[in-house]
Amino acid sequence: MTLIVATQNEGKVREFKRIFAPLGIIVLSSSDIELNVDVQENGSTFAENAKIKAKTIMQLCALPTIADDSGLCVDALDGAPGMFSARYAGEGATDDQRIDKLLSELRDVPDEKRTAYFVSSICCCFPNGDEITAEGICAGKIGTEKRGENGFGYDPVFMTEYGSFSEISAEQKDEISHRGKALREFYEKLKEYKEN
Ligand code: ITT
Repeated sequence: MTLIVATQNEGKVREFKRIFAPLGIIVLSSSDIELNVDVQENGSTFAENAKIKAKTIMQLCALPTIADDSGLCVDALDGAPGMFSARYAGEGATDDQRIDKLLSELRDVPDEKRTAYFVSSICCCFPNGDEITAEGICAGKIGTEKRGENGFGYDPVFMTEYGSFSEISAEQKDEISHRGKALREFYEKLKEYKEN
């Protein structure tokens, strides 16, 4: 099966490809098929935004299309940046600028209060109007400095019990990450959907 991934985030595309390839799902990103549409993410939940992205691109390409809306929720910041993780340091800011802002907001927060979690909300829209949704969460802590070279986004400061998301291997990240969990749940639902 081939799925279009409605995203402009190359880090997400790499993870979708990594997780889906062994399951026999071929992934093409919306950029691969030259559908670089700026989708208005004006929903009020991760799930609503995932659906807006998947549905918009599905209507343009008429192929099964999956989207991820995700974010980092920091307890000491009342869940921020949350749904606004991509825009936390303003439009066009770099990952480093977002991380610097986060570390600066948390500079006086002691280790035990630096708990956080990532959320990935997945929605797949089919041309016949059907939908499959899934969600994954990964709990951790925000470190006090960047560690490691792998991954994307907030990975260098998201600490798991094995090290930061940027220090652990791609396979280890997929095993425990919000996106890994959400995509495996999605795959189980997809199998059931295809059987019916
Ligand atoms: P698309 O909407 O085009 O998919 P985006 O980057 O704007 O790309 P989101 O609106 O879902 O995606 O924003 C999620 C942000 O949360 C993302 O830009 C990262 O900064 C962060 N994020 C999500 N998952 C992450 C992960 O696994 N590791 C590090 N940061 C992550």
